[in-house]
Amino acid sequence: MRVLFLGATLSFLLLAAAGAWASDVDHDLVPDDLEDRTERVLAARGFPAEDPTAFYTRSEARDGADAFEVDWSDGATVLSYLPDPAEPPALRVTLQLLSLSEFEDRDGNGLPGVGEARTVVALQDVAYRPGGLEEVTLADGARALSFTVLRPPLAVRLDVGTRFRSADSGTALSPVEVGIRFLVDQFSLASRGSGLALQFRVSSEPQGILGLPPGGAENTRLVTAARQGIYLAWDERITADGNATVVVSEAPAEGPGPWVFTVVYPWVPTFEHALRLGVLSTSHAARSAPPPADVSVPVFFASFAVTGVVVAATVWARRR
Ligand SMILES: [Ca+2]
Ligand SMILES: [Ca+2]
Repeated sequence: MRVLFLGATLSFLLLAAAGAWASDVDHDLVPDDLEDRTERVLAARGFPAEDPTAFYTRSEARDGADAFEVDWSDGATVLSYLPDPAEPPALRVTLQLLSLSEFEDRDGNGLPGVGEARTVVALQDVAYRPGGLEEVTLADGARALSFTVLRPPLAVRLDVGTRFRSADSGTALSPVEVGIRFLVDQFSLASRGSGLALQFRVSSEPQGILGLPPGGAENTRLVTAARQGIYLAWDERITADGNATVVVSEAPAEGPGPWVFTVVYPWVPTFEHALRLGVLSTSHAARSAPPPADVSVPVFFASFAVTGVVVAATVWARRR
C-alpha cells in the first residue's frame, strides 16, 4: 500500500487578494461557505452523569458517515476513526500522558536524561480531578465542546466542534480535529536553570507506521494503518511569562509504535501548549473543495502543510 498524502491548504489571504473573500462572521479566517460545506454533527455523553473525569464525543458528517470518536479517561486521549460507521474503527490512535517533570539538564543536551529528573508529576495511572465541560455556540453557529480535567499543576483541555473555530496559534481548528491543550499553572520549580518536560506515548490499533507528512512540518507526525491516517501536530511556539518562545521536542520520526514524545518547555511556572489530533478524511477533503463556481478563481494555492491555515486533507490510498 502506498499512501499519498495530500494536505491541501487553501490560502484564503490570496483568495481575498483575488477579490473572492467570502463572509467570515466568526473571524476565524475560514470562509463561512467552506464551514457550511464541512459542518459536522456532534454528540457527547459521559460528563458529568457517568463520570466527571471521563469524556466521550462522536463527530460525524451530516449524512452520518465519516465518524470519529474522542474518548478521554485516565490521562489518555483516544481518537477512533470510522470512515464507515457500520464497521468497527478502521484506525484508533491513543495519546497517553506519562509525566510532567522538572529536570536539571546536567549534560546540556536540552533533554531530560537519566538521573536528571527533579519534581515529577505522574500523569498515567493517577486520578484526575473534574475541571468541567463547557458548551458554547460560536458566532457562526458552531457548537463547540471544551472538556477539562485537572492534575495540578496541569490542566488538560480537549476541544471539539461542529465547524472550524479559532485557536490561539492563529491556525483554526478544523471540524475533523480535536484540540488538546496543556495548561501548566504555577509549577513549583526547584532548581534554577532547569527545564520542564512533558512526556506522552502514542500508539495505534492496528499497529501503524509513523512518519512525517510528505513535505511536512517537523512538528507533525502521521500515523497510517489500514489505508487511513491520523495526524498529531503540536505548536512549536508558546507564550511563557509573557514571552513567545519555542519548545524543543524529541519526537520519533518513523517506525512502528508505540512512540514516546518529549516536549521541553522553558523553566517557567505557567504556560500553555496546544496540540491537535486529526483524521485524514477523504470525505472532509472532498467537501472542502471549492464548488464549481469558484474553480475559475485564478488564485488557488495549495500546500502540503497539515498545520497550515486550514486543513483540507486527503488520504490517497493506492493498492498494488
Ligand atoms: Ca468563518
Ligand atoms: Ca468557524
